[in-house]
Amino acid sequence: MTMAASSSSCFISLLVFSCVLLLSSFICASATDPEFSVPLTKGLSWSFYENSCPTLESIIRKQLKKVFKDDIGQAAGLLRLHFHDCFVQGCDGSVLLVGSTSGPDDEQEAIPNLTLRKKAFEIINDLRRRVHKECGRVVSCSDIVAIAARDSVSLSGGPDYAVPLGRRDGLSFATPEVTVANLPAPTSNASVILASLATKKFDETDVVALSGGHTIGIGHCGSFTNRLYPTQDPVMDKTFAKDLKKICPTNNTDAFTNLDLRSPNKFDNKYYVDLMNRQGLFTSDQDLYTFKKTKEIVTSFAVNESLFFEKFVVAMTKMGQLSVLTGKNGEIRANCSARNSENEDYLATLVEEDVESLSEFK
Ligand code: HEM
Ligand SMILES: *[C@@H]1O[C@H](CO)[C@@H](O)[C@H](O)[C@H]1NC(C)=O
Ligand SMILES: *[C@@H]1O[C@H](CO)[C@@H](O)[C@H](O)[C@H]1NC(C)=O
Ligand SMILES: *[C@@H]1O[C@H](CO)[C@@H](O)[C@H](O)[C@H]1NC(C)=O
Ligand SMILES: *[C@@H]1O[C@H](CO)[C@@H](O)[C@H](O)[C@H]1NC(C)=O
Ligand SMILES: CC(=O)N[C@H]1CO[C@H](CO)[C@@H](O)[C@@H]1O
Repeated sequence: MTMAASSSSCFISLLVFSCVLLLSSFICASATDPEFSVPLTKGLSWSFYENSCPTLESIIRKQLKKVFKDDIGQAAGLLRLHFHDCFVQGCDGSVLLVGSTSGPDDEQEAIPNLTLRKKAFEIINDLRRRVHKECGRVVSCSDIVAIAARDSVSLSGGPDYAVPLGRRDGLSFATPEVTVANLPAPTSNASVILASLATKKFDETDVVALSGGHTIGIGHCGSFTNRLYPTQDPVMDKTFAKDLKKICPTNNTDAFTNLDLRSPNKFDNKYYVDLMNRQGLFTSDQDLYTFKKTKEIVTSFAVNESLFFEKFVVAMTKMGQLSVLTGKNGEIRANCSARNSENEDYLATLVEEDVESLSEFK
């Protein structure tokens, strides 16, 4: 990103509060600091639903406050859902689609998705119902996922930030092969993770910041027993390893534990403090502190939470724009789990809408 580019395009410094206040205006052509700003993909906008659904974000936040009051763990589920959606075939809601045939044929049935929380899908469909009831079928499921991820971060104590909107929902399924190829494995070392995310234009700072998503939520034994059996990862803190072995006595135990030892439900910078104490859960986490190129970044986030929040927002904003569908591409799903073409209820409502619009002309 160059200075010249920033003067000709609409870059927004997410961290400059004044710009957030200007969201409803069109005066976002000048970014104060290009280093902290992310270019906006054509077709997305900071005020996309301003007229068509002005209450969108307040409906979602109000409902999620209630959901998290009962179970804060759902925040982690929703954050991870957005990550999976965006990494596989772009933020197009394809992660939400339920296969129409039996057998593994979609993103949900690929191995990394087996640990996505079922409740997260229900929450998204419930939010979609509330939003469409208020505004009509104008808001995409992929936008709802992006807003829900942001609210999960901020309602867990993390940064609050504006989300560019206007994504459309995809028409095609992602196969399990595509899903596996796009989601890095927790058993990978830092060079593999960096190379994998570099294909999506994430640099080292982005990778370390995005991994900070693991400041909330859980991991199942299968995601980290590679570090316990047959030989214990020498990098892992001895007491931490002993505790993990109690939780996962064999390499195929189906239990789980918190990703962030120090503050498992709070979105803060303690994940990086864990890494500095050799208490990161996955190889992909801990190796960020072993690997020379990322060690310094981990340390800088561990000592400065505002810096982590800043970089996290930048990286999330990039992630939220990966291969999005906009304009006339894709569709606005009437049911987040199914494409409109295979949704009988949707076809029924189309008829109702036609009747309503006809009656307006009587
Ligand atoms: C960098 C590569 C990444 C790898 C290898 C990775 C891997 C994983 C794995 C294996 C789990 C646990 C699954 C289980 O055993 O239950 C997990 C959980 C989680 N991941 Fe990641 N992840 C990565 C990046 C991200 C990103 C970018 C985010 C979001 C910004 C994220 C957010 C989460 C959250 C919130 C959970 C907890 C989910 C829950 O509690 O339901 N991860 N991740
Ligand atoms: C990381 O993992 C890859 C693949 O297993 C391996 O080829 C590479 O040598 C490893 N890098 C380091 C620094 O350990
Ligand atoms: C892990 O468990 C499987 C059985 O589920 C076994 O075949 C395998 O040898 C074990 N691997 C290690 C590294 O202990
Ligand atoms: C922490 O990071 C913020 C945001 O980049 C920066 O403004 C601040 O000066 C840093 N604080 C310290 C003590 O370095
Ligand atoms: C939404 O689609 C899914 C998958 O086809 C289906 O199982 C579900 O019943 C649909 N929900 C509604 C409310 O139509
Ligand atoms: C959370 C979720 O929907 N998981 C799905 C993953 O795939 C399995 C196997 O097909 C489904 O049964 C789960 O519903």
